[in-house]
Amino acid sequence: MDEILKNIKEKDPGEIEFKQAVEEVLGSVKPVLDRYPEYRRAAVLERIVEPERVIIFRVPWMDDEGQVHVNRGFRVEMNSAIGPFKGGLRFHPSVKLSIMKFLAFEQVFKNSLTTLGMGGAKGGSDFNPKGRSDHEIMRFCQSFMAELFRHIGPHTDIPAGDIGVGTREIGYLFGMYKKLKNEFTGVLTGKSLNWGGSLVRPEATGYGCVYFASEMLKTRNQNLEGRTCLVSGSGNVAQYTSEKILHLGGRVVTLSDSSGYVYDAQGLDADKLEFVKYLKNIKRGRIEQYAEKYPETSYFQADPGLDHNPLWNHKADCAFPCAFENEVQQQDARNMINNGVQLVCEGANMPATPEALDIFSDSNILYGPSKAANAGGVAVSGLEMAQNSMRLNWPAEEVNSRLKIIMQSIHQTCLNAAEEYGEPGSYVAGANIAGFVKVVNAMLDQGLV
Ligand code: NDP
Ligand code: 2IT
Repeated sequence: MDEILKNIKEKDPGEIEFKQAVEEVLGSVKPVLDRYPEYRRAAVLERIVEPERVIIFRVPWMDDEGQVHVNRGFRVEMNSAIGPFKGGLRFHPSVKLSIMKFLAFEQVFKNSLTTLGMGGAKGGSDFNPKGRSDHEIMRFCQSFMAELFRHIGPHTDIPAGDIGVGTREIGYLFGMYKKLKNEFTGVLTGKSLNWGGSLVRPEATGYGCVYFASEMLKTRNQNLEGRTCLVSGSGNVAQYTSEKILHLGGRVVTLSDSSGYVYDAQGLDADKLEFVKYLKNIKRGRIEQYAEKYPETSYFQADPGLDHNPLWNHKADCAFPCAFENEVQQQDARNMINNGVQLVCEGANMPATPEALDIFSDSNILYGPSKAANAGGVAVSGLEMAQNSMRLNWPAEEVNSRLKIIMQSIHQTCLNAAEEYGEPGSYVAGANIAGFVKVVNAMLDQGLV
């Protein structure tokens, strides 16, 4: 394992996030390799950290003033042992190969946990959608798809949304794919309802995350009723995490974006949440405007010079990081525990730094790692693919109840694997081991390919 990490460091020295994700998974799977020496003989670790294919391409586009811009497009097809490549697209200026590889790597194990047959991939671009008009977004999406279309397909690779890619972008991407391929297939998920989307897909990541949290609390005979919750982010995942917490009687006191966060001591209610959805999804405004509309709340501007985010330093019972990788640092983890947080459940991908993760692991809190806790989004993407294949649509109750069953099953699978391999109660070990075993067994079955 040391050899593999050394290799990554030497071959791809800048890939810090990818190495972080690999190190975290490898940290859990040693007992599996000790039990099954055939895994070592088949060099499964060496194979699983190497993407099956990486596509990097030029994305030229023209803004509304006639100025030409060039961005970089990516698709990392990490592993297709248990199904076609599947994973989101991210449009954000921080996008680079290391970020794409870490997200694709995490996706492999997450998808494996969903109980559905989906391999792992991720893609996106360093394009910054902030402040861009609808026409600019459309032209960018069309140019992006003008290259991506030749690499994807409903049985090959099925992208979806992630940061900066929602229903609007999926629409423009799908339109271009359909034109180029002359076929109407379920090649993307997160589509609009009236042309192939699934009910409950927009809600799925957030709802699933809260279902997972509820399962964790159940092991201690607790629930979310009356619990004070810190939520970060204010995009898709944060909105529906908050919504489900409210349904279950919890109190959400924070939301954020990259500029800062709001603290609302009275807590969000259905009307305030509607305002957040309108503000973020339609007006594309800033979370600061929440504090302007509700003057009894406070707004705190982000300070990149700090070693912690004050959002995590309020008295609370539960914390749901739903914004960005490495948003919870060592000091944040300490602050949470000192403030009484009993449960951390990750809606974002890899939001905890390794140092923060160590603190959570050494404590007695319930800690739900992202690859298990936020798998509800891709799980319902899998259900969207199933509905597309059958050319029918399930009602919301059916999709929601399948989502709940999948989250309960992921929770139980994590606990069982953790117990079996001598780490009882560790959702980190359980998620890594269970996700890993299913994929490597498929790799062994399929030979050296
Ligand atoms: P959105 O684009 O809808 O929202 C992202 C949110 O995070 C925005 O509020 C954004 O604020 C905020 N944000 C971005 N960067 C930072 C930062 N540096 N500090 C604080 N806040 C920040 O994306 P999603 O809600 O879809 O994604 C959020 C997380 O959930 C990501 O980690 C994503 O990978 C993960 N995820 C998403 C799934 C999905 O189905 N969408 C599924 C599973 C995981 P701003 O407007 O300022 O950029
Ligand atoms: O990180 C993720 O799981 C997603 N962005 C969703 C991927 C998907 O294919 O629905």
